[in-house]
Amino acid sequence: MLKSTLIKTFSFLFILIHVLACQEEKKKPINFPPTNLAQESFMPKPLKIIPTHSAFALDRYTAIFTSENESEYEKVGQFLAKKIKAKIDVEIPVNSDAPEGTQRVIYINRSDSLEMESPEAYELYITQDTVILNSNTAEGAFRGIQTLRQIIPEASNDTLAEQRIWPIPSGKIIDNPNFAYRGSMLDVARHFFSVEDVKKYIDLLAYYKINVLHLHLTDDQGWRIEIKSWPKLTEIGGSTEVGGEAGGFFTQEDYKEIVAYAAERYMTIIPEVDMPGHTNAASVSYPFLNGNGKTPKLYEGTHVGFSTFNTRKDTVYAFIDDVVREISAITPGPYFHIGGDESHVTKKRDYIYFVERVEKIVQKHGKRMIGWDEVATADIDSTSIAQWWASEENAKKAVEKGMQLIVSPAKKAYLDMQYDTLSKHGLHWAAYIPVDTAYVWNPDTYGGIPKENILGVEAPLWSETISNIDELEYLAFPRVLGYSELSWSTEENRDWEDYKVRLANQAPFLDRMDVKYYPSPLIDWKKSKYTYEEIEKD
Ligand code: TNX
Repeated sequence: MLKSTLIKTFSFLFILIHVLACQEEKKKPINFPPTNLAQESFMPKPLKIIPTHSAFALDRYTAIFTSENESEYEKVGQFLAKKIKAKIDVEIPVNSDAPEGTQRVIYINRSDSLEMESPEAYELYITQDTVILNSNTAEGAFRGIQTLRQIIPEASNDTLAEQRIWPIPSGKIIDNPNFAYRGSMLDVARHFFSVEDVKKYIDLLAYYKINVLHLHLTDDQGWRIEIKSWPKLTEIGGSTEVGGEAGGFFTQEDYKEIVAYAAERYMTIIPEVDMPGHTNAASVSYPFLNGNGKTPKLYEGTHVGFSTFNTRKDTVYAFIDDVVREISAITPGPYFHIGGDESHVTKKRDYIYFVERVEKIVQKHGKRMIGWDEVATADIDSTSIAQWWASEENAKKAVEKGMQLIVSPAKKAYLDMQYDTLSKHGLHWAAYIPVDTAYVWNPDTYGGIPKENILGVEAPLWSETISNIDELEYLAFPRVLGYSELSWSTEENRDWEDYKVRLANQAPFLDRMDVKYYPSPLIDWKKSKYTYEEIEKD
């Protein structure tokens, strides 16, 4: 093992020396206009940026090398090559013998000597001849290549040389996330979204270094994940959605495909089965589960808080055991979200009994329980996590229990809140959240929760008012970029005026990805396809 690593390292050095030697012979100095790495539109903003005012000339004579062929690092290199090809239509070889004429190298390197030890830390050194990306782990390298992607110009600079080059500003970046958990949630229960839609969302989130996607898989209106031991959940419970359309569900194979797609982007999928409330679709499928005393019928409206499981029947817990077991078996991430919100027709003592019993089931299947902040009213373990969406009192209870919190205050972080009174989609029960309100707050100190109790930030997207990917994008973009920065960047590096400009410069990327973002009039969008006036006219 050690021997092969040494051989690889030496062969890499050999190639590098060879490439650099060839370069010396051929080097025609290119006079770049001065660059300023610190002024680039990074999103989220890196921890430290030190510009050196020159540039690395990316072109078809560039090659990528990574430490450890065939490894996770090589996959990161290939991911970068694929994205370079998609952006500027240049094929860059990865770990192949330096091709004829190779002049410059991007090296993605595992390093044990970074200033920061977090697995997602990376350092990027950009000089005229080489780009060196150092990280402790492939995950860190993956975050680092997102940064690099963001500074590859959209257009080449043909005036500088005979061949087309894409100058990347030179300098050094040292980066590391403020919070380890940076998430978004997608509600696929109120309206169902396809595997393709979810993959597109994942791909966009990964570009902005978000590393968690929480899937709200079940609710009153629909059950969206195949459970082999209880097939009616999807046959009946998945057959409709808000507004009465056909609904749908993920087979376990579909779900695995989503998990694998996310894993390739170092993103964790968190499955949520919401209970004991929000369970009408399950109870229609299997009426013995029902505890609200009524005969459950399929529900296509948007009210909340009317359903509950029967919390005093052992058969209900046997059912939950099957559901948690089957989903946990296809979920590599460490978490299982049990919902637990708005159980308005569950008696308080029944609710507490239920949460405590379900926590044990989740633990038995090897997962860490997450629940909406109400779960902190039960006597649960400090290893469980509360997602703070509404109640400061519950958040404080969670802290008293030594639990960690995911910060998702509806007033600040709900992607389904309307931007303003003119917004085409969304609700406003918590607030109107324009793009500045979404960004100008501080999760590090929100509600006085000690920072060591904060696992991170998550922006939930509930889908009562959105039924397709365009509408999803309208609510999520651009606000989700702000949540990425609130969870990745430090407070000292966050500034609305500076953010506004960097956000405006995301337009070419979002357009190229065909994202139907909301072109907020607060932002001076860089040549956006959609103007505010046009979208409001639709
Ligand atoms: C509250 S947030 C809910 C959801 C709704 C959402 C709409 C939470 C834990 N529960 O059931 O979809 O508001 O904004």
